[in-house]
Amino acid sequence: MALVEVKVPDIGDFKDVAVIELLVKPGDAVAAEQSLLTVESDKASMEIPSSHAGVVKELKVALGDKVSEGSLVALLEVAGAAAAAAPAAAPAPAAAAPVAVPASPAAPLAPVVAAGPIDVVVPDIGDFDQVAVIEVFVKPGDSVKVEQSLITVESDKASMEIPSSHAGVVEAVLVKLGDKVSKGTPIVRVLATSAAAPATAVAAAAPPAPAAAAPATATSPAPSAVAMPAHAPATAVSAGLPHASPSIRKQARELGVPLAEVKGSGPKGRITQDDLQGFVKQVMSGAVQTAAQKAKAPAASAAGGGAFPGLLAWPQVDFAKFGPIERKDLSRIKKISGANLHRNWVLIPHVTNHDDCDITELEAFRVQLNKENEKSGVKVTMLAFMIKAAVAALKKFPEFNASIDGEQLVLKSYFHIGFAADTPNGLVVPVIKDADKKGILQISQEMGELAKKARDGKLSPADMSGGCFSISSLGGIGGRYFTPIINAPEVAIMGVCKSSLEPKWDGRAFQPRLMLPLSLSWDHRVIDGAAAARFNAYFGAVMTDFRRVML
Ligand code: CAO
Repeated sequence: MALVEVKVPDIGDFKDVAVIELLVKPGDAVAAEQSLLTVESDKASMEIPSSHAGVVKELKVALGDKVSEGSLVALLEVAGAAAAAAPAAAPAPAAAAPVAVPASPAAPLAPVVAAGPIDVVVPDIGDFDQVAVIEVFVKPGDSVKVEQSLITVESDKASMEIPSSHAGVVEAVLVKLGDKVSKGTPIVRVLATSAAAPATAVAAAAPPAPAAAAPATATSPAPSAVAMPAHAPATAVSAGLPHASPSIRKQARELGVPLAEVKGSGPKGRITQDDLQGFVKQVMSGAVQTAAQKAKAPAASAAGGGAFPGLLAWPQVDFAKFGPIERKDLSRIKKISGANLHRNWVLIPHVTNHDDCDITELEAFRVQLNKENEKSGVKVTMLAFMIKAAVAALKKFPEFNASIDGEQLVLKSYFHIGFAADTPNGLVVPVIKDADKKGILQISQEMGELAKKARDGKLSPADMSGGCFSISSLGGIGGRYFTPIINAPEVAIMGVCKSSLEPKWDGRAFQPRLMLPLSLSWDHRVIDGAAAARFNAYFGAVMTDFRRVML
């Protein structure tokens, strides 16, 4: 093993550029030309590659350090032969890194006046060849100043903005996102008013041309020497690229991540690998929606509007005009459940059947049971009986224990019942697994435990998955009937409100009976109205007399 010093290679006129990202740490194995760190000026960023394959022994720079050509960045432990094979200092870096700097500094600026259209071309940007256009800052009709950034190009190791050589009005943008450009590629046609172009620019020598004539060409000032450290048009930078290294931007493009929506946690809001991954995870879990997703789900959010033809945009109201207001972020659970509820409401053709069932005897039994079990600490509420009644009804009407999967119906032979639980942070639906195999006391006990976990925010994804059918009980609160939203991919949900004593005619006299209001929402793609009415009637009959489950 030999110790090799890795130094910043020839990066042209880049001097004292800040280290903004460390891509490796001591102990990491690196390949030759693997990027070790990212440096950045105000106009370009580039990754500094390793000269050797080996193991990082020590990093000699920290975030924020300024480096130039020859600065020591790392010590590498390299196998003997490999160390000898390459020079220890300033080896030729990966092609892309040094080429971020134009091969020659820009020629001195010389003001010229040009009347005709001028094609601004990519200047000498060193060995950059066929680099992708990743950002276009201007459009036809825009006024541009000399050195204002027109586009950003990027290789896999570096990115840079290409400034305009001329002031004027953009007549045409000659490149689009994804186009590959090299030195001399025309990028923007400018109707120049006045210009400051390199003395060598063709435009300087071009005679005034009529509008229809072929435009003259002008080489943009070289990006590093002219526009980078000295005359950074700050507005173009902040309005354009999010702060991120080329490799992060490349990954974002490959994944389709809108980088402008990713919050950077690095220095000066720079987007790091962790920020990118965190954003992707949040979008996948539904906790965060991209602007494009929000635009496609108009009624879901205040920002919506437009995805359904003819649908009005969400009203934008300045509430503060009408009185004092306070703004609060939606809780994480509200954001997730809101997105799910909205999808379910929009995608499932819901119908809700309302009914009542007589639970006079069952309530008397429940009260009796709780008296007998007082010492056990397990309290039985009506919900535990409803879970058992739901199992009985699902067995009798299997299409309620189903899910749509493409053009197929998946019929389940297991009976996992979810119940909606109200928590300080929002609605969650824990699931009692295999409710068919459990008695009322066990169900009550598990419900109590799951409801506590829910209130404490400690439910795991496993606690909330696998449900076949859900029950949403507002019985402890009040109300009469409501329309519960089906918990997809389930196909029905039972909503229950508070029971009340009502006079019921028994053929001879009115009798006080305890009536429980039921609201069954069902998916009309799977279930039809008659089946729903039968399901409700059977569910109610079981609640009235549990002996029916034995029939
Ligand atoms: N009729 C009359 N009283 C009822 C009843 C009903 N249908 N259901 C429950 N009750 C009574 C209980 O017996 C209990 O009475 P006591 O305090 O006298 O013993 C009281 O109401 C409170 O019950 P509970 O709510 O603590 O227990 P539960 O088993 O009925 O419900 C749970 C548990 C977690 C589901 C419930 O607390 C909850 O969160 N409910 C809200 C669900 C919800 O938000 N649904 C709406 C979803 S759609 O937005």
